[in-house]
Amino acid sequence: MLKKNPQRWFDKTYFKEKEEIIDIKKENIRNILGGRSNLHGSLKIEGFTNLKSVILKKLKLTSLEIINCPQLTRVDLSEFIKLESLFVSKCPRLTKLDFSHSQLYELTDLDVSNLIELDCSNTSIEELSLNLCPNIKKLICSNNSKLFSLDVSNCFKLEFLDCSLSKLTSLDLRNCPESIKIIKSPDLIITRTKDKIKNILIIGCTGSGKSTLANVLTGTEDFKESEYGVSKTERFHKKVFEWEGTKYCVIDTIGVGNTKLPIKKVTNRIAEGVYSIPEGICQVLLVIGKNFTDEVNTLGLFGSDIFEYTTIVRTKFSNFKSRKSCEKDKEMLREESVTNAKIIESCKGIIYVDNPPINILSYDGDDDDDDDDDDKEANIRINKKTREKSRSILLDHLEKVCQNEILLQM
Ligand SMILES: Nc1nc2c(ncn2[C@@H]2O[C@H](COP(=O)(O)OP(=O)(O)O)[C@@H](O)[C@H]2O)c(=O)[nH]1
Ligand SMILES: [Mg+2]
Repeated sequence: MLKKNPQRWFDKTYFKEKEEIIDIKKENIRNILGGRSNLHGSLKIEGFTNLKSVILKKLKLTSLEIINCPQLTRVDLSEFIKLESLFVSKCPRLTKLDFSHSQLYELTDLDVSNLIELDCSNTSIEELSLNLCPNIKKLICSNNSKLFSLDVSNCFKLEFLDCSLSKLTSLDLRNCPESIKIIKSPDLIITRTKDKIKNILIIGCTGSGKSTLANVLTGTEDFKESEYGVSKTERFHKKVFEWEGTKYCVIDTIGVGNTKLPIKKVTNRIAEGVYSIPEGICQVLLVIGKNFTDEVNTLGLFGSDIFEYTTIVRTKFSNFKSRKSCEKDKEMLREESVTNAKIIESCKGIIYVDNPPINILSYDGDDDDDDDDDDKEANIRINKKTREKSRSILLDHLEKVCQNEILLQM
């Protein structure tokens, strides 16, 4: 049973109102159950009202969630060998976390509002965002040879940072105190630019074309576009670009309706992106692929004043160059329901674009097919041109509407 479902064993063994300490080590599982037992798979520790301390050692869990434990002050995870993701949320008294020396691949959704100290050195983490931990003072993430992205944009109190021996090449410390003590490798470039940047947040459902839109706007291929309708964006990514003398920063987010993740996690990951720009957002681009009503619901994650700062972007609209087609579509959307009409009225308009794929694969049959390669080249050229047209429509619009900023709350 333990091999497959540690949760059932856990739920029978520990009581939500009673436990003050949960202490599970490989050795004591063996004592209870004998043999070579260990905990495999996922475990959720949720709603323990009196829990003060969690000590887990040498377990083979792949995913761990600790949620809504109001008294929890200590979490000690050591020598985990298979942990792929850790999720901590709604534990207001938890100020210190240490999971160094774990085979941890992903540290997602670290939403610990009062966290002051974090040690996640010597792990396998690739990307780390501390934006939902605004009170953090000390961060040790050294010896993480796979770490290529660190975001501390919302960490205004960070006093100490050790990020030596990582893959990081640049780090933005613009919102951290000037007096921060930092230990880093000599080739890591620190930036602190406080240039005026207009921030653009892209939201919408999975597969609507958000990452593609981010590529089109930035004129790059840095954002991962999904193939076969499977979303590749698991967290937020951002990039600064310049257009006609104005600096913009695009923030691409995970799609709502991602079937692999519960809504709470999706919301958290969007929030990580939103709080990575504490200066505020100039415009939200709500990407609408097919289903207007579903996609518009994404806006419900934010306060109602978001509408004034939102442009609806209808992607995959091949007739985007025909004003008549766009007007007709707008009319149809308005007529669909009174709510739709109201939303369209409150937003900064609907922009129609088409951003067809440019990562078209070659023919991989046995015989050399030159015609096929020529077709592919021609397609890519046409699609690139279509994207350029979309880009100029979008940027012309942004130039007009990006006048003020809003601080989004989630
Ligand atoms: N033809 C066309 N395909 C698009 C457009 N936008 C996105 N796609 C395709 O739709 C799929 C999902 O796009 P992606 O940007 O990864 O969606 P995301 O999940 O919202 O980030 C990919 O296969 C894209 O090539 C568009 O405007 N036109
Ligand atoms: Mg995406």
